[in-house]
Amino acid sequence: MKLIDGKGLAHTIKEEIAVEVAAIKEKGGKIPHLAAVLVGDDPASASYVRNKVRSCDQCGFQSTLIRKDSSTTEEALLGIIEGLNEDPDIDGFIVQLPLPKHINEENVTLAIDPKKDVDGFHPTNFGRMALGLPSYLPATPFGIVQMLDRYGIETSGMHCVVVGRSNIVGTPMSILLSRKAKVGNCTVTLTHSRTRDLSAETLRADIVIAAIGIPNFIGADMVKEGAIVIDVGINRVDAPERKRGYKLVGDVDFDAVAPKCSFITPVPGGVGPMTVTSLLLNTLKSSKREIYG
Ligand code: L34
Repeated sequence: MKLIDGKGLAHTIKEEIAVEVAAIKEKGGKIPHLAAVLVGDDPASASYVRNKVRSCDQCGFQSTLIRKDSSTTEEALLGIIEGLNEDPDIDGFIVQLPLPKHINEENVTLAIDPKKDVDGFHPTNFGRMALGLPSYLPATPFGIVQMLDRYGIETSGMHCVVVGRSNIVGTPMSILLSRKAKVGNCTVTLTHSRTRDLSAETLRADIVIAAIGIPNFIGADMVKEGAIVIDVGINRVDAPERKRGYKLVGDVDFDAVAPKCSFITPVPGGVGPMTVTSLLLNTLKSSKREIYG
């Protein structure tokens, strides 16, 4: 079993980005500028956004954090988005999800200028991704693709089973892995809550992508010997013995599943840090006008 060290790989990629940003600065070019909008006080979201801002600092990016309380109206949020769309210094921005219930996430996603949509959530970017045109890839799937690439995992011809069909992970992941690309050429099965016999599906998988949001959901009896397991789940479960009172666990029962795997990602320190790094890569692409000219 080989552990895929997402945290270490994210660190390496951030060092590479920092070198490039330093060279841009040297030549008097535009320093990449990412803005993040955080509405409400969900502690997990606050922690992810903190990681994003800290990573910007590490890479020499400029960053702007806009925090609003949970009573913020949809109209006010759309006003903030409009301002960011029009601000020439902002290369890209994200609105951290989930949003408070009274705000319609679809309206928010649609309001973001696709050229600045470094999350890759806007239908324009999603559609371009699906067609294989240059686009901002959604951060988590992009991070997973980079992990497979940098670990030299040859995915061509493999059977990949994605568990979970969310707009931001499961669905785009299934599209990316089936595309004709260096990391791709998989035969993909997208499974979800209505899948009749989930274990029968996952047991056939050379690659399992677990993105369901249920702690320890994927057990050893669901994974075949030698499989590659990518755990996207980040669940906070009570742990009174810990200083914070909780611990992070994935959607995979790591201790039980790991001995059967050829490769597996841990939680924390797996997909999460790669998600953050992907966002930086997209922002760098935007500042260099790589996607939309
Ligand atoms: N708009 N909303 C928008 N864009 C995104 O790309 C996200 N996502 C998901 C939730 N909402 C979003 C994130 O940023 C998930 N996600 C995310 C980002 C970073 C980390 C986890 C999820 C992360 O840094 N995880 C660390 C531990 C973090 C902790 O200590 O709480 C890890 O090692 O897994």
